[in-house]
Order: sequence, then structure tokens, then C-alpha cells
Amino acid sequence: MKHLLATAAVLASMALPLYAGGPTPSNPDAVQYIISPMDGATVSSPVKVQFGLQGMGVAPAGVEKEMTGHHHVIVDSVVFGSDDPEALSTSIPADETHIHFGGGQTEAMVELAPGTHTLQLVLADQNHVPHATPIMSDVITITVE
Ligand SMILES: [Cu+2]
Repeated sequence: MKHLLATAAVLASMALPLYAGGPTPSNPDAVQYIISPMDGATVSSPVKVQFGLQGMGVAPAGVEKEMTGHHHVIVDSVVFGSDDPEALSTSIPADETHIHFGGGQTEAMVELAPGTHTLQLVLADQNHVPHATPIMSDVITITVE
């Protein structure tokens, strides 16, 4: 029995992390969060979204600097990577629901149609690939009037 438990522990320690990201190291303790709007807020478009990040820095896309990344707003999606783990180790697409702030912006005006929307922030490296330990915010839900 002891042997079985030991084997189980070894296997568990070998399991892949829940989120496996790209090649660029991050601070696993970094926290990315949406300062504004608040979860549950009712707002008008364009929505001023303010990006929070603790434990890492912001640098523009294309700039190689340790422990930095740039913000992405993911609109109307499940938790980034939860439906497609490969999304965590490849470049984030650029379209109306995956908005890049490669200039190193820390806030932006985001156009949204009236209705209920979700927003999430995802940090990515100079090549738009999420970090080895992906850094992302919680998903918030807002209503646009
Ligand atoms: Cu990007």
C-alpha cells in the first residue's frame, strides 16, 4: 500500500500543470486584473477598460525584456485556454474578440455592442504568446447600454 501511494505521488507530480503556456518565463505569482469596469457594471460604449498588473511589468510587443508582457482583452469568451489548451502556447489571434495592446497600453477604450459581454485580460510575451505560467485576469461580466 505504501508503495502504491508513493507511485501515485510520483505520477501526480509528473502530471502536466493545469495551464501550460509558451516559452517565456513569468512570475507565477503575478496578478493581472481589470481595475475598471467592475464586474457586474452597467456601462456605455466605448467602454474605458483599465488594466491592472502586479508582480510583472508592461512592455510593448516586440520588446525583449524579462518579466514583462503586454495586455490583451478577450471579449465574450470562456476562460482563455479552457476550451483550447493550445491557445496558451501559441500567439493570441488578433480579431474583434482578441484585442492586442502591443503599444504597452494600460487602459483602452473598447467598442462593444449593447448587451451583456464578458471581458478578460491575458498577458502575453513580445511575440503575443502567453507566458510559461500564463498570467490572466478573472472573467468579468458587464452590461453595455
Ligand atoms: Cu499581442
